[in-house]
Order: sequence, then C-alpha cells, then structure tokens
Amino acid sequence: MSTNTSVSYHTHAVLTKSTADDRRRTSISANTRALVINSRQELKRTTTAKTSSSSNSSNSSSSSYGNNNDTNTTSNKGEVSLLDYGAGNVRSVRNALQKLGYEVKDIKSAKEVLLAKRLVFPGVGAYGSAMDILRERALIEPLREYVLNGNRPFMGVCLGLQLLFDGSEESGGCEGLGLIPGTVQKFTGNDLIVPHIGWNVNEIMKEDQYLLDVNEKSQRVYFVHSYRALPNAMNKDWVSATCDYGSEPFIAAVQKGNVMATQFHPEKSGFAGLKIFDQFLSKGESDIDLTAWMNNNHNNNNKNKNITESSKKGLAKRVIACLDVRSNDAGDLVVTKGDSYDVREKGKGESGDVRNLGKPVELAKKYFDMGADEVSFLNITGYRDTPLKDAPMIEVLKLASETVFVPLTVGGGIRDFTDSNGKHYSSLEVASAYFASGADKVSIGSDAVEVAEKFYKNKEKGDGTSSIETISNRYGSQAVVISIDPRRKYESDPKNTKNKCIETKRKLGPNGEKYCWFQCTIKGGREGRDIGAYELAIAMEKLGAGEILLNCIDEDGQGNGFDHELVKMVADAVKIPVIASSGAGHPRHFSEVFAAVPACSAALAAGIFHRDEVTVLECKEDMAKNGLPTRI
Ligand code: 1PR
Repeated sequence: MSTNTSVSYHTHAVLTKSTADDRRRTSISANTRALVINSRQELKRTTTAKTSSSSNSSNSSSSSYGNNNDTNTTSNKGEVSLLDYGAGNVRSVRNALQKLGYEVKDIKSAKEVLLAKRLVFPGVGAYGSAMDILRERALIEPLREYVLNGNRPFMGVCLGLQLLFDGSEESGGCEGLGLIPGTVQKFTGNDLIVPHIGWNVNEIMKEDQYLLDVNEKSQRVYFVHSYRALPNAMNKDWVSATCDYGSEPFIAAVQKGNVMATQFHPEKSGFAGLKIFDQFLSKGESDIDLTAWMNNNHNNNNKNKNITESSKKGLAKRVIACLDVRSNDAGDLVVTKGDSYDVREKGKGESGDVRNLGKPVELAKKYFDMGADEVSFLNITGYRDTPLKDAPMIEVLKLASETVFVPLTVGGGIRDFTDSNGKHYSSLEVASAYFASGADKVSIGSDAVEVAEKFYKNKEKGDGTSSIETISNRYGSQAVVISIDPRRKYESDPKNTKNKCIETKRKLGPNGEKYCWFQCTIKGGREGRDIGAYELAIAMEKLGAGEILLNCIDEDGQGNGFDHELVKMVADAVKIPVIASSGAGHPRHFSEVFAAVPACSAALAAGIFHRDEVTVLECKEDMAKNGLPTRI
C-alpha cells in the first residue's frame, strides 16, 4: 500500500534481483503453508479456540448489515475476480467481498484478467516490488487493456490505486501502469507523522455516487500509506475524492466510468468501507443500510449530541482494543489480563489460575461492533513457545478476519526459530504466516530489544537481516509495530545511566529519587535490559518499523491512566505513530493522553473493555466532546 508501500525500503536494485527473490518467496510460502497447516492440526487439540464464533463466522457470505448479528444471508451477488499477485491484503479483501455476498474467484494469470467480469486489484507492499511481480507474470498489458477497455468494473485498492499512475518515487523511482497522469511521492510536511495510519475524512471532488452515502454520514475510512498521489491539471478528471494530510491534500479516490480505485482500504473501513465496495460492484445498487448499522451499532450520530464539529475533521485519534492471549493450564486459548503483567488469579500465589476473560474470536468481534478502530492480539507467551506451538493464533486470526473489518495486529513470538525437527523458520516466515491468515500488522517485542542492542553495538546500523528490516522490506513499514514493555528505573542522578532520563513529576522512586528512565524488558517483563524505551524507539524507526506500541509495566491493569511522561518521551523521539498503552481506567484517560501528548496517535486498553467497565463508545464520546478528531 502504499504504505506500505510506502515506506518502502525496497530499492530498484532489490527489484532487479527477481529470480533470487522469487526463490525466497517460494520458500517463504512453503514454510508459511506448513505453519498454517500445523495451526489447523494444533487447533483441533484446543477447545477454546473452537468458539461458537467460529461456527458463526465460517459462513462468511452470510451477512446482515442492519444489525450486529451475522445471521442471515444476502443473495449471491455474482462473481468477482480478485487478482492475487502476492499483495498483503488479499485475504482481507476476499473476506470483505464474501461478507458482502460475492463469489470470489482468485485469479493469477493474464488470461484470467482478460476474462474477468469484475476485477478487484488489491495492494499492500512496496511499489517496485509489486510492479516487478506484475512484469514477471506478464500482467501489465492485460491490466492496462482491461482498464483502457473500460467496459467492465475495475476496483483498485491502495497500492492498486497508486500503480495506475505513471510511476512512483518509491523503490528508488519506478514506472507504474501509466493509466493516470502523475507520480506518486512520499508525504511531506513539517514534523509529519508517517506512515499516515488511521481513519481520515474524504472530501468529495465530483458527484461520486459510490462515496456519497458514506461521506454524507460523516463516516471516516481507514488509510495506511507513506506515499500518495497529488491532484493536478492532468489527472483532474479522475479525482473523485481527496484527503487532507501533510503539506497538501492528496488523492483518496479516483473514478471514471467503470474504473474506480481508493487510496484507503474499504476492506478495513468497517461497514462504511463494505458499503463503498458494494456500491461500486453493484453499480450503485448496494443493499447495505448504513443508517441501520449506525443506529444499531456504536456510532449513532443522533445519540451523540455532544460531538463537536472539530471532532469530525482530520485524522482521528485511534482507540484500540487489545486481547492478551495465552493458553491456560487446561490448554485452552483464552483472553487474559494481568496487573503489571501478572495474569494469575490473586491470592493463589504462583499456582493461581490464568485469568480467563473470554474467547479471542468472540471478543474481537464484540470490539469491532463496539466501534474499536483496531484490534490487537498479543500472544503473551510467544517469547517461550515457538509459533508452531502457538499455531492456534493463526486460526484465531483467520476466523477473526472474517467478521472484523478493521485492522488486526498480532504479536508474540515474531522471531527466528528452529522447530523440534531442526527446521529453521525466519521471522519473515512467521510474519508471512500471520499476514496470510488475516493480520494487517505484526508486533515485535523481545526480538526488537535484541535487535536494538546489536544496532547500537554496530554504530547505529542494521545488518539487513533483523526481523524489523526483513519484514518491513517485504510488507512495508506500516506492517511492523514494535511492542515495548518498559518499567521505570529510578536514579538519584541521571548521570548514573547511559539511557535518557527524565525528571519525573508523576511518581518519585522508592527512596525519593526524582529521575527515572524507562527500562526495556523482554520475555513479558521477566528480564530487564540496559536500554531505554527512548533508545529502542529511535533504533526501531531507523531500521524501518512503522509504529510503536508503548506499554508500561508499572501502569498495566492499574486503571490510573496512561503514563504521560513515558508517552511524551517516546512520541517526541520519533516521527512514526505511537500508541499509548497500559493504565486506562476511565474514558477521560484517552482524552487526557491525547491532550497531554498531541503527537500520540492512538491509545489502547484491555482490562476496562474485557470487564465491561467502560465501552469504546464512552471513550470516544469523551474524546469527541473534547474536540479531538474521533471516529464515532
Ligand atoms: O516478546 O515478541 O514474544 O511479544 C510478546 C508480547 O506479549 C509483547 O507485546 C508483550 O507486550 C506482551 N506480553 C507479554 N507478557 C505479557 C503479560 O501481560 N504478562 N502483555 C504481555 C502485555 C500489555 C498490554 C495490555 C495493556 C493494557 N500486556 O498488551 O493489554 O497494558 O492493559 P490495561 O488496559 O488493562 O492496563 P514477544
């Protein structure tokens, strides 16, 4: 996606190594397949992941849009061809189309493109890499012919929009399909946070029947990209919507006759996005009742009298629901929640049971329905198990992505490992298995600390082999989240540590120390290392990470609000999005962290949502009341 695409560390040189890359891709997919197959076998051995949600959600072509229940069925809306050329969002797009009632035909060949009756062209990844694959598979001319012919519907998504242009400055400068005049360029703007991740507002530039309904109802859509195309005199007749981010508005959607493409992701934009897909593919005859959905779900604007005008504009501050997942002592995969990372029931010492707060797939769906802007799954014992052992997470993702149409992040165990048969899997292969199963981003915890330590030892350089570098090179930086698990370390004198210290006003140390730094830990807080969250974040941004998930062991599960000092320190250090995490206990805590740290892009909570103490909507209402841009 641009994004992806965006940030692409792919260079032209990399693209020309196509044969080697192809071999690597083949081997990645073979290992990915092995991981996915193992996940199915593993799942059979667990009980909890076989949730009722799984059976509810498995018939994904059944749907009801006016309410929460995925019970009924929409009639079959006919066949749509989905071009699978290895883009990261193919599974999500397929899920969205199936949910809408279309029969999805996965196509790969030039011949199938020319025979398609309706064609969807997805895209997440780097521009150069995508063009390289299209060239190798002889898809460039058939795609051009299909679009130029213009007699059948064509829908491009994200990179699928950018590739229609003359070219991009991404990937060291690269030619595109040459169908729309203009060159895709990186975002510019003072102190701009890039990638542009999250829910933003489209401005309609011409009567576009496909976007109008969503816009009239003030529904935001989900973007994630670092590069964008700009409107100009030559492409004016194509531009159907723009979006404001960076130094000037960029092209959010193009449309001419039967051809449409969006920079945003309809498949990740909730029911608003599904509606846009359906409007276009049904030529304006969509049966999705957005008003009914809004009334029955989280975001009934009529009920939210306190929404300020300013909250309706610009990139929304995101509210993320997080599911900490692990196997309990009976071997069931459960959503759990700790206090300062201790997830065992209190009063029973070490032998207390792992707290069981629900089933991962069901809860993910619940938070989607409640209006969460994203859902994260953290496999909290991933540091000690191989992903093979945690393979039910793969199945959880596959099921969740059938009913949750907002971005999904998965973390835990993203690192190189060797299984009991001596077979080696790279972190890229582990991540690929997760992406193939429906994840939009992976989050890396323990491994990131070790990578950062090497980075500083190596004079602030990567060696190109780390999980962060390899995954962002292949899938784009927006796909790589770094999950930091810091704990306060107090110092009487900041000179006592090489790590960046602050003078704290929040809480003094046990002996009245007024300085502290935020020590990174690995293995779920079990081991502290001599590197701070500040230093780690800087290293990760340089190596290609796209986002920071900033937990805080001291505040986890405490309900006292986010640690603003920590969030400010890290948000000031980097220009990639920072997600505040740990400590939410009240809706106002979200507004407070965004007010205290304007550079903070999102805030995440777990316990208050799992225990039904606070709803996502209550957090958002508080934000909107306080004038914060909010998707509500
Ligand atoms: O190290 O790459 O295998 O990843 C392991 C992942 O699991 C990391 O992202 C790490 O943060 C997470 N993790 C490990 N142990 C625990 C634990 O709780 N014992 N959970 C754990 C992290 C923090 C948040 C939590 C917020 C909000 N939990 O995910 O959801 O603190 O909670 P709150 O709103 O209730 O305060 P690797």
